Amino acid sequence: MIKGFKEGFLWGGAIAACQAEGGFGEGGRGWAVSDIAFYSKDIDRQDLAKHRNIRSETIEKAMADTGTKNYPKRRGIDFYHRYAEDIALCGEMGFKVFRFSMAWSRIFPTGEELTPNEEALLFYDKVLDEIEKHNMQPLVTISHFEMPLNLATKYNGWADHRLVEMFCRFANVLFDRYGKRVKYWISFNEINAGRFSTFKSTGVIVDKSQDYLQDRYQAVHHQFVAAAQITKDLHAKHPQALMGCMIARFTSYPGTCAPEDVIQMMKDEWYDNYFFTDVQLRGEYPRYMERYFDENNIKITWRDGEKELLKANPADYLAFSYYMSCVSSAKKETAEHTEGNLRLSIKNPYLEASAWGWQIDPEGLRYTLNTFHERYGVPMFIVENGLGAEDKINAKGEIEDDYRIDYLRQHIAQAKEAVLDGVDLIGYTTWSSIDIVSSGTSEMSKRYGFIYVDIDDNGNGSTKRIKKKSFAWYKAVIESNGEEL
Ligand code: BGP
Repeated sequence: MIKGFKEGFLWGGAIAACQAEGGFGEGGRGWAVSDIAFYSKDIDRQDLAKHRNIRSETIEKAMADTGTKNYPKRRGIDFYHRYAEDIALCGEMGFKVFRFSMAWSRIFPTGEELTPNEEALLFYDKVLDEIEKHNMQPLVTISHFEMPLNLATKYNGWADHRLVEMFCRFANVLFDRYGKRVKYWISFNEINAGRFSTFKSTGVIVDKSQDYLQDRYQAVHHQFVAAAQITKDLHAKHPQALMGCMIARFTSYPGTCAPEDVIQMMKDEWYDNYFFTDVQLRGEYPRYMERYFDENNIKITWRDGEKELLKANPADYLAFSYYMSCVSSAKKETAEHTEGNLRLSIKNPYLEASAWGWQIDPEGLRYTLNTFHERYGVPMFIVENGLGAEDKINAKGEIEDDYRIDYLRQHIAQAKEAVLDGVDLIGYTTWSSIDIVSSGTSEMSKRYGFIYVDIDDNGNGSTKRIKKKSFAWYKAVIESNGEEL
């Protein structure tokens, strides 16, 4: 009889290099696509579309400014220098696992080098030392929204098949150096971001493409091929290691019980989610997607051996981020919309939303886990879940983030329900363990961590780390293996 989370369940938290490290230009790091993400107070939170599709002029303008002031992802939270302290705090919470990414642009500054930058590898040696010192397992994301900028400007990103080889070289350097120390890997963070936030995920630039939609899917295709190749390489080198595929799950409900809304929900689930997991777990393109490509005049170029490669090398486990749920409507043009992770969604009148408009839906997590389980039956790992909120320090110098505790408590409770339903869940890492720069808006004030970092949107502040109320709460959750919420 299953009573709750299994023994050895991997509790922890996550960060990403391009939002945490800083160290811009230090240690030989090259320009990354994340370095051009601009922060301005004037950005309309409801209209981020222009930041999801990037043109050359935006890149040129960003590169002309070599400071960090307007480009917060260049400075992060200075994890590059403060990793030991930050990791120790996670250790203090009792994390079993620490999810982070290794920056491609740090290890291969232009992406084209044949040998890696040793200084960067020494940095990740030390990061792993600290993780091990505090009895955590590392969970390494190989590509998390920070590919070398040169690969975007010179090759139009992943639209060019040569990126497959360059990426595989990078991944194999990681396997050779760290393969004995890292069991859990993720190939691409939220690989379905290519469909919504094309530039940060694939480096494809609007005006460099003759057909942007075509290039977007060709880029995703090349990422699938690269993921299959490195899964094969990892297994050959380190049979004990596991490669996860990862998507941002946009679980969707029909707007009404009208059959046309249900059909729209089915399509949204296919195009936004299942296409990406079907290819990586079943090893082939689903027929519904081939139909979509035919109807939209998209022609994917396949190279020799790719079909067999995909078929023979599915991912070992399914990782996903879950923040919110969405609504599908056949009349989506006229429906009222709200912001969401990587994309807009239609409003759900039954749900509350975060201050950024992301619709909070704990029960949707149980449903999500079960729908995935029914479809694939593979082990799953929730690698991102959390609440972005504007935390305030009170007169006593404390941060009482009860709203975050509430959000996480409800989601963990629903994850437990799914475990009782029979899903195979191996771990849960919150987004994020410590406050970092926002991926979508480059703000610091959209905070997710258990640890407050005293830096504001403009990069001012003491950089001091302060434990929030949720810190002690999460520690107790881990200690009780999710029983004490
Ligand atoms: C996911 C990303 C993360 C992260 C998170 C929260 O899409 O994988 O990098 O930042 O979303 O998003 P945001 O920071 O935009 O609130």
